[in-house]
Amino acid sequence: MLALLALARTGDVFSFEKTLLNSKLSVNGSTVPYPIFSVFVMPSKTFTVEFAEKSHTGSFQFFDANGEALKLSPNLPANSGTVGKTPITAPKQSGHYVLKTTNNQTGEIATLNVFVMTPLEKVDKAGKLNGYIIGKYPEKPLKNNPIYLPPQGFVEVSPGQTDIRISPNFTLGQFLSKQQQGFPKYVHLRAGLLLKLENILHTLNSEGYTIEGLTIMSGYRTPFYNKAIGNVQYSRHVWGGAADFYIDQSPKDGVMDDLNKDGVVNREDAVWLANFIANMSKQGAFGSRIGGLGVYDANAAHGPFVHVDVRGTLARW
Ligand SMILES: [Ca+2]
Ligand SMILES: [Ca+2]
Repeated sequence: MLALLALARTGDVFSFEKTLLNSKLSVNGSTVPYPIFSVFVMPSKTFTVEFAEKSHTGSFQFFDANGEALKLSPNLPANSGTVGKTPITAPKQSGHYVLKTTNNQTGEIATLNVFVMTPLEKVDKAGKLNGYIIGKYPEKPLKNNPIYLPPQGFVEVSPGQTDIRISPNFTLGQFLSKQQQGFPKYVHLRAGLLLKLENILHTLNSEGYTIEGLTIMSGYRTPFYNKAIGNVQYSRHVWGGAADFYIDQSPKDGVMDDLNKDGVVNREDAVWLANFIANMSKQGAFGSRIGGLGVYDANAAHGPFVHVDVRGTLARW
């Protein structure tokens, strides 16, 4: 039944999944052209799912992570219904659920992973959540910008959940904070970051570059880990809105490929990738998901890479 979820994989890069919906969804107001995507929501809070084509009609149904249809319960106000009529209420219990939509006009089924987050209030005074070190978010948002308020909650991740595809070409495990700690781990992610990364990957492929996937070097960082590596306090990684990545498939050796084909792997390959992304940005590809774009040279610990984020204002370094 949940065929898409069954396509588990190993390693960080898998073959490029290019399938797009014939009829896009609109999830929390963002256009989602992918047959698999994710929603991050607080317990019992609502989110919206509509067909982008307003004349289209269809239905939704909730499933548990094993593919069993959720039974109607006090924890779930509606386990099925009509897409677009009313906001959908998330289950009361934190965890991973699957919501499937069926489009009556096209027959298409789209799968949304619904991650009901564990509330921030569960982080104890020592900065730990169920033993996992989160650390402390700054009390004052940077320049009073609400995107720097502490996140409302975190997605709990068990060992078996790292391979969940949260969008066609990315898995939950790729975005975990790199701190050396056991499970359960916790992560915070912004859906807009996934939309931006998928857009970059799809555009690379549609422009003739056969790129299987993006290797995420750093996605979410807990405030604890971010501080431990000596990074600035207000890094967008800490809010799940940034990714450092490179392309590594030929040769697959753990470092950036020679993207500009000059025979060496160095900062210029990150520049090539950043320029590609900057051109997309200039053409308006990212909408409200514009943000930072940084180029990093290799050092003793890593090869060259780029940083992107979805802070909502342009920044380039
Ligand atoms: Ca490589
Ligand atoms: Ca090169």
